Amino acid sequence: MNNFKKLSGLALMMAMAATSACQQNTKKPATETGDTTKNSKYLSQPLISNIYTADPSAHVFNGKIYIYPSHDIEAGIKENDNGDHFDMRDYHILSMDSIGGKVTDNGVALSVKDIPWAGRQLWAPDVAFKNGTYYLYFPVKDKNDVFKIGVATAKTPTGPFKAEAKPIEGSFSIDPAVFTDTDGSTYMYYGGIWGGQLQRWNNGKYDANGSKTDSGKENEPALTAKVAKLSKDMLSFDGTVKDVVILDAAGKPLLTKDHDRRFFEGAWMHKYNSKYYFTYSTGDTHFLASAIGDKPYGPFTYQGTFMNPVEGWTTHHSIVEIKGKWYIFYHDTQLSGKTHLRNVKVAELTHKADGTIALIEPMKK
Ligand code: FUB
Repeated sequence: MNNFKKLSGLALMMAMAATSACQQNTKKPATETGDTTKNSKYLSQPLISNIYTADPSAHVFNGKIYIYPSHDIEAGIKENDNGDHFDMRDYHILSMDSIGGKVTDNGVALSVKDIPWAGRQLWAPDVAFKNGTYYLYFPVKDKNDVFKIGVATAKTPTGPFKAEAKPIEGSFSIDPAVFTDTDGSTYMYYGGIWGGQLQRWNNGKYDANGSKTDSGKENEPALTAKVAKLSKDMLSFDGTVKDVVILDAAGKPLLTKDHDRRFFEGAWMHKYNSKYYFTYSTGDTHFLASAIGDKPYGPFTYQGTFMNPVEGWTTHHSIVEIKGKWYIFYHDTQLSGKTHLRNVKVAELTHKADGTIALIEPMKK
């Protein structure tokens, strides 16, 4: 956790005030409370401050913006490379009519206690709408402490969601991101190394004693995200799970030792000018990076980083088009100054004339 940046004294005092507001869980949107935590060194301000939120997956349904974040809590667990300190127990869905408008916390949409197969740690979710139903995809550890991906359904975008009895067959690891292509096919991109356990899976088998990190095979192709097509009923994988292949400009796969560029977690897919943009976090080096391909399955060619490190260890995002403009939803730790108590934000994102994404600097210089 070497990149955790300390807040200045003033910012720390403001963060402490905000922390106690969060702990009171007053359920009032920051836009209504005259939030006192605004700090001009940040590109954007937290969207809400009544609860801690992270990993925002944003979508537009019926003209309204919905954000599906993780709900961070103080569980009192010491920070480690497994991510045990991220011990989240439910999801709250946020909504707003427009960027900059009032943000509503719609309350509990799904609890870990209502997922029959779940053990602990509800991590970054995503959602899709099809067949008149909203499908919420979520990673959670099962009762053997192995991350799997589950699905829950609702008739409205804010739920409450009802979980299926079992995880998606063949699923593992974390951070599902669900993308529906213009032909109606839906794909799930997922996976995360270290605490996300991807390095412990080999040929469909989980090794509970496997490595805690991706170190050891530095000159081999890096572990990468997975992609699976979803079945028509959206409840299972249709066909085999494939690797998301990320190649460098010379057509060679990124290597494990290439920590500035290789996939770590937090996959997202968006389509722009008929190209497929696979974007992700580099984890321990804290960048957001992009790779572009011609098909949803890839291969994808690495393009570079497009967002510099945020305050806090993790970086996780989504990209969505809203009324003809593109936005990135992301998180940092402005309100708490603590790695595991994050707050979601939004900023504009630009595709440059050459198709690459313009660099986003989350802290003002
Ligand atoms: O929120 C828990 C984990 O932290 C997510 O699954 C990762 O993407 C990272 O943001």
